[in-house]
Amino acid sequence: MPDTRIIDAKVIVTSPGRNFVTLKITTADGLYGIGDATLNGRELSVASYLQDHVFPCLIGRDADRIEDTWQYFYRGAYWRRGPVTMSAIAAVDVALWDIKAKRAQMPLYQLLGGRCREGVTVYAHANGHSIDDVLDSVAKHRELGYKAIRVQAAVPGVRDAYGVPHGDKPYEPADGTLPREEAWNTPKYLRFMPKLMDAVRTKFGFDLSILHDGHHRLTPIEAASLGKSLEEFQPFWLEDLTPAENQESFRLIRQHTTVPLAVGEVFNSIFDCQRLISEQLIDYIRATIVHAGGITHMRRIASFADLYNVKTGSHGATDLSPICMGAALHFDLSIPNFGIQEHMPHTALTDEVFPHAYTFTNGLMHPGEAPGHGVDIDETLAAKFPYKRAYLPVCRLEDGTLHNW
Ligand code: CS2
Ligand code: MG
Repeated sequence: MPDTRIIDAKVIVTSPGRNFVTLKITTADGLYGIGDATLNGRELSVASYLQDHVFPCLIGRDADRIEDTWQYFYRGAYWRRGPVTMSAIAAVDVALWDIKAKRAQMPLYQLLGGRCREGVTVYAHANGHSIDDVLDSVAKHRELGYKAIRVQAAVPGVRDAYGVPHGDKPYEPADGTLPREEAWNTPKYLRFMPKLMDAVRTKFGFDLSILHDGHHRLTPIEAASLGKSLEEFQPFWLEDLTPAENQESFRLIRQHTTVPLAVGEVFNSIFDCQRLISEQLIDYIRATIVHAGGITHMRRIASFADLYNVKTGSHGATDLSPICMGAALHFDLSIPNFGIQEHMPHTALTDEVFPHAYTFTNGLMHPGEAPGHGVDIDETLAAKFPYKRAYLPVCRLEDGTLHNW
């Protein structure tokens, strides 16, 4: 019998262009597994939660007992849920699944029940400063093979629009030693969006799946109005139109539009979407491995969603490390109600720090056949890029109101 006791755990913080937090767990029989613990703009809180509060209880535990370990760190702690706690639990969970699959000498998706599909359909980002920029970017991504593309453009007359790159740099919302403040104008956005969607449909037709992210900037009734005005362009989904702390507010959007709704990249628990799912107020749940408790909890969310015809559409921005992407692809391949997966490719440098087995061909991604989740970390290279504090921007209306609570 292999000795599956956990004998070591460490946190690796690296910033090859942006911050990533990684947990590495080693077992007595010499295997190791890694999990992503990155929480954009709050990275060191998760590092401390792991080191100061999780590690003392983790060392000596049996790495094979994944479900029990999950329950221990969730139910065993007096304080439950929240992004810091759930990202830390996710990191432990993913590292343990990695170890178990390596011990079984299987790619993780085999351990999760095997493939439900040939590959994972992913969507790319087409961002631009103008409609023409976006059209160029959509054309480029179509040439690369993407069948689904998210479109975001700067709104004329609005100083900043989240989701659009600054200058010529690739889109990266977190920067600065203090948060950047953005000014927002909803009426201008609502008038502009049908023009953007119309231009994309006119140029590329209806065979392409088009997505759009509202980044929580609208009230529910504004969201309903946007949905109505975009219905004729048949978007694949509209994402995060309004914040979801009040899950009931999605009923108001639903009453007015048949446009498919997606939400959940900031969720960390099944309870964040219990009503959204059970009352069929959304079509896609966007919670993801790193922020929603790992593979163990995401499987529970997906199974629950399956009962109500809700599909998954996991967050996959570049502030989730390649480890999260690798783990997500195994999960996506193995569940019945997978919808779509976001794919924002990491920089070449990030890919060097996190060598991985996953690949992209012709609109589909595949996690690869390496044992475990197939993502590793080059610790020597990682050590060359120390942590750099960075914040996501703060959004105000033009009169200064902080409106998107
Ligand atoms: C976005 C993200 O990818 C998305 O859908 O909402 O880019 C988001 O800005 C970052 O992940 C924030 O951490
Ligand atoms: Mg989003």
